[in-house]
Amino acid sequence: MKIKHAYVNVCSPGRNFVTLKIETDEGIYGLGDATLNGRELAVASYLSDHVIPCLIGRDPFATEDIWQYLYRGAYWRRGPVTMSAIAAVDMALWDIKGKALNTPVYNLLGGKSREGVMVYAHAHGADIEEAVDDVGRHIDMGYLAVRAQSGIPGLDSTYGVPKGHQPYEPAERGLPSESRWSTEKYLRHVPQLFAKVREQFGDDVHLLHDCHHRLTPIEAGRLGKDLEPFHLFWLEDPTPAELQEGFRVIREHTTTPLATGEVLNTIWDVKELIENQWIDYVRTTLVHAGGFTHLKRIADFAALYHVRTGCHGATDLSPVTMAGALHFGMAIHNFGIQEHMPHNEETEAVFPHHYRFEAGYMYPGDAPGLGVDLDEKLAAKYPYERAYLPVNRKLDGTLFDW
Ligand code: GCO
Ligand code: MG
Repeated sequence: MKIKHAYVNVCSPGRNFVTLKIETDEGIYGLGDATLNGRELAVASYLSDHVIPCLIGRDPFATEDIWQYLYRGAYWRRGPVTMSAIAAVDMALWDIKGKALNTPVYNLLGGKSREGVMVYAHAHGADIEEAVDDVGRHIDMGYLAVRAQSGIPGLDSTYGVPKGHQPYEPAERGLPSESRWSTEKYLRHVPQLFAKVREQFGDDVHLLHDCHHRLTPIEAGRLGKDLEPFHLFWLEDPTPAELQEGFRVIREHTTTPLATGEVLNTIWDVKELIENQWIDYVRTTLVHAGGFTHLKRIADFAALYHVRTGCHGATDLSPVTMAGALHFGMAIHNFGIQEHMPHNEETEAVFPHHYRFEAGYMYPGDAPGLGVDLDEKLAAKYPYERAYLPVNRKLDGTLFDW
């Protein structure tokens, strides 16, 4: 079998998605997600202008060699644009492999290690009361694990909380919006939120929280310590993780489990975090960290150090990534949890898929390959629209991490 043709589809059914389609001379095709929120067209061009011409004529089963060709062979390596482009190719090739062998991708990754993939939902509210209600709503929907975020008194907006009652979707069309931030107000508020949630719902539900890279290591240590009585499943992205040894400081101060990695792209970006056991969950994902070929390497390395996976699964990761994440989560031994932020109806229609949610778990389905498709006719009705993530400043105007 040979790769005959490949092209990139960019569509925007409510938000932008970049999808790679690779076709073979035997009529089998595969799909890969290449969406990088707010920088979508850079990856689309990387693929169309630089990668696709090198793929034609290659054996689609040679996933390892093609991965190395695109990584080492480019000379320039790593970074979100490169790694998302490589991921899209890798996902599409595993999809083709599964279809050609008539088996779901999880079987190619080692087969089922569990019965279902536990997912966590997002609950949020403008204040503690609304957030607590929303946690309850998600428990009623069957979720066993819920991430809780709430608005902070004195701040107009904050990460994880929508304006109004629509689902949370951080990217906005047009140019970037700006929000304001106060670490002091945040640190005072979050323990009160979790005290209320535990008081209301008891100890069984797994609770998670995302700091979204906004604390220094010592501030994160304080928050982790303050949250210890509420036994979080994890505290996510407590501090920006480029400085991997920052997590040592947090670790020295708290037993709250730590998760990071959604903005990181390679095994090198998480190497010290893992080998020093500074984190408990690694959140690198298929689409931004080089696809199955590379994520499997990260997971296997993490397994040596008791670190489990917790792949990013926000709505800016397309249903192609969601499907892939479920095959991956089904198969690897050191799976931790999978994020689940349901896509809107338009997106579900553009990407028909076999995966499903039931009683706290998700299942990839048994269709050959990834079990997800792209309705290109429907996608064409939703052309690309420029959109950005917000930019964040401190109350005095200093540019800060969003
Ligand atoms: C999460 C993430 C997202 C990101 C988004 C950026 O944990 O789900 O932090 O909400 O902000 O994916 O594109
Ligand atoms: Mg996050």
